[in-house]
Amino acid sequence: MGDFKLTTVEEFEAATNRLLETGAKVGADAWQLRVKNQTPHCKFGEQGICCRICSMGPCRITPKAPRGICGCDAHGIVGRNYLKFTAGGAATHSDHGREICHTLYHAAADGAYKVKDPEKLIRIAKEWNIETEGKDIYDLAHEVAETALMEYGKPFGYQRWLKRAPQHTQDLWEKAEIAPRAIDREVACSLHMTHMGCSSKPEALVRQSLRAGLCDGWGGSMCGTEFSDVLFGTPKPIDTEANLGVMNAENVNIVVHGHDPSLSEMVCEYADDPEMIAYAKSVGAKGITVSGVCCTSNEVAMRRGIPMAGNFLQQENVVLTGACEAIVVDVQCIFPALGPLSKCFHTKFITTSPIAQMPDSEYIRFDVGTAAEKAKQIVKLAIDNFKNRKPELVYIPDMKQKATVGYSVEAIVKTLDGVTNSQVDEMGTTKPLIECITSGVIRGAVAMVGCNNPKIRPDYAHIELMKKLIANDIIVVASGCAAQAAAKAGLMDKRAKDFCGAGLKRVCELADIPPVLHMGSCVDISRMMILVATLAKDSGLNISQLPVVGCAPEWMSEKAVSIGNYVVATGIDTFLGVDPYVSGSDQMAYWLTEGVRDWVEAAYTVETDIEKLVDKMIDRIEEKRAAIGI
Ligand code: XCC
Ligand code: SF4
Repeated sequence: MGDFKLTTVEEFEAATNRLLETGAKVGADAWQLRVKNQTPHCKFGEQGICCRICSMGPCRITPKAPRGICGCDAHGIVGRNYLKFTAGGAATHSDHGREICHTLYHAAADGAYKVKDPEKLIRIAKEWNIETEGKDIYDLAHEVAETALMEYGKPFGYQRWLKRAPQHTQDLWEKAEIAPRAIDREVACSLHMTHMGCSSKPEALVRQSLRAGLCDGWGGSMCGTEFSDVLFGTPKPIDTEANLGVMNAENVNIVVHGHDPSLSEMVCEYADDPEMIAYAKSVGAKGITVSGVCCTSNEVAMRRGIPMAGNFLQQENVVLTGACEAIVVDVQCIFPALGPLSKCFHTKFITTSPIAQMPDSEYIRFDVGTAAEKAKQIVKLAIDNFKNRKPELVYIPDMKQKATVGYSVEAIVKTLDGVTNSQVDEMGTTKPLIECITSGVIRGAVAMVGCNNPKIRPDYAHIELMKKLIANDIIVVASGCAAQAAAKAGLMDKRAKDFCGAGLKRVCELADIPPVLHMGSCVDISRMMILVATLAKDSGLNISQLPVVGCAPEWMSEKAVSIGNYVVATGIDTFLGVDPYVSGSDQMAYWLTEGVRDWVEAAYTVETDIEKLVDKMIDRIEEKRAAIGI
């Protein structure tokens, strides 16, 4: 216990540098090199003042040319770009959610996909007024899945999940006209608004950005999370490990990467098959190690304890180890670079989705009907590839940390019951957590989410912010690549309680939790929405009054902007470490950092100085405490 220490970013970087030497030997490209070729970035793009949505352009705003050919000014151009960015993210998360609904629709007692959490399915069916009595669980699954799929295109009404929000929040949404209608409608409407000659008024574009974000967080992403739980099980605390050292030089290494658990769950299933393990032994390996990258990794870590090889900017590193037999991807956040990079090694780069097809990959199309046989084919292909390894290129950095992951809302409620002696009903409540917060034992909570971005020293912001927050008795819930940064550093090891302030440390000891709780992948930020909604209801406060903020210090993707919009729209102040291409319009900056507060009681703060960012979050949490007199 005494010798527990966190892994530092310097140590991560030393390991990466060693791997880049291997890369140099085989003539591999790397993002570290490509960043050099791409910087300095285009100033117009950076400020969001370049428009190419019609063929009269592209138009760029300068002091000499303050308007595009159609007459659109910088504010309209920045605003449209921002809304398009959001729509891209909302579409992506929601389409992932839709895929999960389809998987659920095809679940069968004798099929590859089963219902692993029938209680949750029944709970959702009741919530949606679907008759459950006397129904076969698979009939119910089909009915619920079909109802969910209708949420994407229904002609009337708002998203069903909105009812989970406190009434006050629902009222705000209604009043601001941002309650999301059908998911596809919000995405299409956003693209309509940003078409040439439609909206160029920042206020209107920001309003739709919030609405499109909400159709993601309280629509498509929530479908993704909830029905993944129904299919693959609701996460419970489970031990795993993180960082490249989880790969095993003596084993066949399969790395799963992407977002949709439908693929990775099956790969994990077959990698565990005694027949496959025996086959791996027959080719000279000791066994099979499946590890993950990005959110697919979060999904299988939370449900199966599959180790996490790394996050977004570490994806090339897994190939650079020379010990990766196959990197199997589904959708999103996959570097096209993996194709050419794999060619420098023996690694098979296997794409599986019609949505994410890439050159220099082997395309094994994966679908619900053939999932089992395709997963088996992929595992076998990896095993067959073991013999092609070049031993002189194998180097796996000896670096990993233990992590306890799997904190779904259900798990958090259950776990924190142990902290106080308060009586809880059967379903459990968040009251023990509220008591910790009101008594000041915990000052508040930060939801730390998002990606890596070469504009920020990778993982540095995540780790430094989390360290300072927990030292100040602020509990952190994390998802996506931020969660993996925490796990790699050791912050999800229960022993990390020693880095907390006295109050949080005591809570960690009593509840037997790490100070940074892994809540899952990026679609699982919907879990965080359910958690704050429950906290608000249980405490009688509005969400915006809770001493809780969101933070994405290293974000990069369209999805992250969509997330930011729904987190803000839910009433949670959100702190960004990277500017979302809006610096070219003071009006857009005003709406995002101040104006929206009148509608949703929260707003963005953009702060690229990490030290200042953390202080601003702590100040905000303390302000919120003072405002409610705790
Ligand atoms: Fe992708 Fe989800 Fe970002 Fe990581 S955190 S880089 S979006 S994998 Ni979602
Ligand atoms: Fe230029 Fe207007 Fe066309 Fe945009 S919409 S490219 S600003 S003319």
